[in-house]
Amino acid sequence: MNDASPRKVLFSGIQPSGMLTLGHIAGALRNWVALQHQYECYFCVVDLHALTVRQVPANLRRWTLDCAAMYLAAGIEPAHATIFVQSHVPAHAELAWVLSTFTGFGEASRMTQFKEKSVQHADNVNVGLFAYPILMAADILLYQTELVPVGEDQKQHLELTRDLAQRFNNAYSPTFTVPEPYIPTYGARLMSLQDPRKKMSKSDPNHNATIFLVDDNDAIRRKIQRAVTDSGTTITYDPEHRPGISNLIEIYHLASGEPIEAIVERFRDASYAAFKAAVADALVAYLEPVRTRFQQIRSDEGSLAQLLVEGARRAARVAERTLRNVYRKVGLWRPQY
Ligand code: ATP
Ligand code: LTN
Repeated sequence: MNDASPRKVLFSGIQPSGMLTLGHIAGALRNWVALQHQYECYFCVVDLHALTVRQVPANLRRWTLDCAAMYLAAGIEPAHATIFVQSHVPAHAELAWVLSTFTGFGEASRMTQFKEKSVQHADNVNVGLFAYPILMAADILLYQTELVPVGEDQKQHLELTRDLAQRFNNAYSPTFTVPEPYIPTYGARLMSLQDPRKKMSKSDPNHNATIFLVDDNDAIRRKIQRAVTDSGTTITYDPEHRPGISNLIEIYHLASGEPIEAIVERFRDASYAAFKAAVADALVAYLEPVRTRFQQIRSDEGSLAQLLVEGARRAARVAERTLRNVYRKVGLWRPQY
């Protein structure tokens, strides 16, 4: 904080389209917490993104506050980071419009997430779903972000963000910082407990596939015990050939902090049942304090709302500066006042 040179900026976000999962801790929140003191951080609840899939309005409102509360429960310190809701800062939607005019139809069509979600939500393949990565680029570029900690699935969106930043900078003059993704070595893609070839997702209709951060201890134990494993008997880490057991090893690593090699060494000759029991114990111990903090934070909605109002104010000041600059460069006229 006392450093004379301004700190580099970190930005990330999660959609409030359901209750957060262990995947969010593994791919995102854990790294946000670890990096929050080194960077000037913006952590956004990306509610406009959530609209690309049909939402029940009351759920979306509730999950928006849940999501912000979970950022705090996971260890984000509001004294060090700006936490806010995307729709409270209009510059996000405004910059997304300008960036959409710099995005090729073909390049947007190549986004894997768009292709996957078009299949999952075949009854509602809307233009917003197509433009989703452009809004994400706007989120990131408004803050002159250097680092974006995300899970593996967001790598392609980060590439597009970098391309758009470079394209705009080359067409006009340096305007945007070109961001780098930060993807963890382990936990970048936690897999479904019921089908370890699929990503663990908050919107999986089979609740046994996903550990939710609000799950109680019994639910956590039950889901781990029922996790689908591979037809083998040894505990070895090989995500490609043994995705089920490797996923449990990653979960154990996440919960205990023990290195993957040490876990494999220690459990090499253990039975699957014994290993699962150890994973469940470690996970219960890891998630219980998060859940307790979440309940405390969530029970004081007034303070949470106040924090988000202040966050939006701080974010808007920075975002407006970039947006004005962009509007001026592309030739949008504005009177002097
Ligand atoms: P959904 O699972 O509902 O489709 P999503 O994963 O597409 O949601 P978000 O919930 O917004 O989208 O994810 C936010 C962040 O959490 C991203 O950085 C994403 O990579 C990360 N993340 C989500 N699920 C996992 C997972 N299973 N493993 C690792 N990281 C994850
Ligand atoms: N697309 C991301 C969520 C997201 C995001 C962002 C992540 C929206 N805007 C900006 C990092 C930075 C996802 O995981 N589905």
